[in-house]
Amino acid sequence: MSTSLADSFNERGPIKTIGVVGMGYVGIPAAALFAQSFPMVYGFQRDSISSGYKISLLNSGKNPLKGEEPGLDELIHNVVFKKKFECTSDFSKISICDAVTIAIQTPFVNSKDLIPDFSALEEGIRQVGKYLTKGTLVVLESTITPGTTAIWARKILEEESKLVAGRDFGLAHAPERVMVGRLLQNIQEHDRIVGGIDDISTKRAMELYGPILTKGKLIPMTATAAEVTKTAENTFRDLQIAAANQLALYCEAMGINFYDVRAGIDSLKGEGITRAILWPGAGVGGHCLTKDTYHLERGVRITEHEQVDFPVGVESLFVTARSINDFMPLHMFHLLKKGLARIGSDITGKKIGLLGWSFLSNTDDARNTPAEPFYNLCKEAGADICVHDPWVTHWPGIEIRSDIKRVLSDADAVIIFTAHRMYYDLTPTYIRELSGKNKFVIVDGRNVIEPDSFIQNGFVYLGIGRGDKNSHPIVG
Ligand code: SAJ
Repeated sequence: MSTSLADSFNERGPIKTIGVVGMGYVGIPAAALFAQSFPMVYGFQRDSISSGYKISLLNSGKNPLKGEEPGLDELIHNVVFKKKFECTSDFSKISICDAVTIAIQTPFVNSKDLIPDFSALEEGIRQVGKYLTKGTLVVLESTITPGTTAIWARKILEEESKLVAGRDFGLAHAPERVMVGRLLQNIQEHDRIVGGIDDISTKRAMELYGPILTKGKLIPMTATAAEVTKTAENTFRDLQIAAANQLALYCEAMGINFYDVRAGIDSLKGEGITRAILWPGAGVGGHCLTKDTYHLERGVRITEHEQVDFPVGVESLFVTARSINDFMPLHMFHLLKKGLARIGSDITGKKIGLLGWSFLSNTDDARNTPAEPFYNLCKEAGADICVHDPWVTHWPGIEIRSDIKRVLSDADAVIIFTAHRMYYDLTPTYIRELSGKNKFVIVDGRNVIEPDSFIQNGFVYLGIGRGDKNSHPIVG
């Protein structure tokens, strides 16, 4: 009867069979890469109405993920053909796995209260616990609130398995850092944070992830430090964007060009000097930056060893950054109203062409898009708003058009929300012909167009950060 985790792992021997729970854009490439380096991998997928189809698709050697993922189709085909990977809804096979990774999303229950929905992740963890055997390593890969692995997940696994974490089984967090479009490359080349609830779990997690890294290095730490690393790396990006947004708002108010200032700041180089100034914009979307700050803030509360020493009455810098980024769609609305007022119009009844629905240029990913709050503001103000996006085809309750001519015809104003490649080719003549209007407003949320070419053609132009242009004289 092994009395220590090291003994449990030694009795189990080296990792040979791996289980990956959650056949999504994180689990599938991970399972395929594990299958390339280890004898056998089982991909566990609930046979649900929405995702059950992936089981047969994967077992026929096909990739269920949409979009271009270099190398993934071939890799899946190869490992399935070599019978080193099998997808199954039979979770009892967890019992023969030496290591099990869990990559199940934790979306918000709703965007208002910012509480993550852990229900799917909990179900996955319970299934693992139910079939967990001694000497297995369990690794959480989803982005989770700091403290989740060592407290919440540990409790569930011990309850379900009647085993003891840190003695009978190992437990770690190894956060995913993948971007759609470069899943395999990210897993292999990004450094991999591996954080165990104890040193033996961390060491075992390094044995699991080491073989699938090419350029990436292993970075060991504790499980909670790993959770903080993942949430904080996105919190810091959100903070950098908020700093650029606030400076852009200042530049608009001061009548100067943010992009001149940005170039100036960026020119400060030299030993030990960093000024990672990012770009202002119409807002921050996606499923990473919009939620990871709140995971971090919540994590402080549930893992607090002692009261945080922080200035009294001062809001968290990180939450303030979120508020600034979430303000940007309202700022775009203010710019639109300012522009319409300059042509003697009010927004009620005006036709607005909204260009760009996805949260990231040249993708169809529209999760938490900042265009939606702007759209709602325009609707509430009585505008007739039409949405164009060359990538996004559907959105609940909103018609997304792929024909930009339909969106611009008869329009009074056009708003650029996403820097899709095709918008850089927009010309004043093209827009004026389609709109048929003499007076026209254009608001640029992503620094896509060249202001003077539109201003010289009689447009009212406003752009984020363009304090030098936003009150230009109207030509003609
Ligand atoms: N954005 C700005 N200004 C910027 C950069 C981004 O307004 O200077 C906006 C974008 O328009 C978008 C949002 O922020 O609406 C998020 O953009 P993002 O480039 O951060 O893309 P994400 O949300 O997909 O972030 C992912 C994260 N990767 C992982 O979680 C593995 C993040 O950690 C990466 O830093 C980021 O990709 C990246 O650098 O590509």
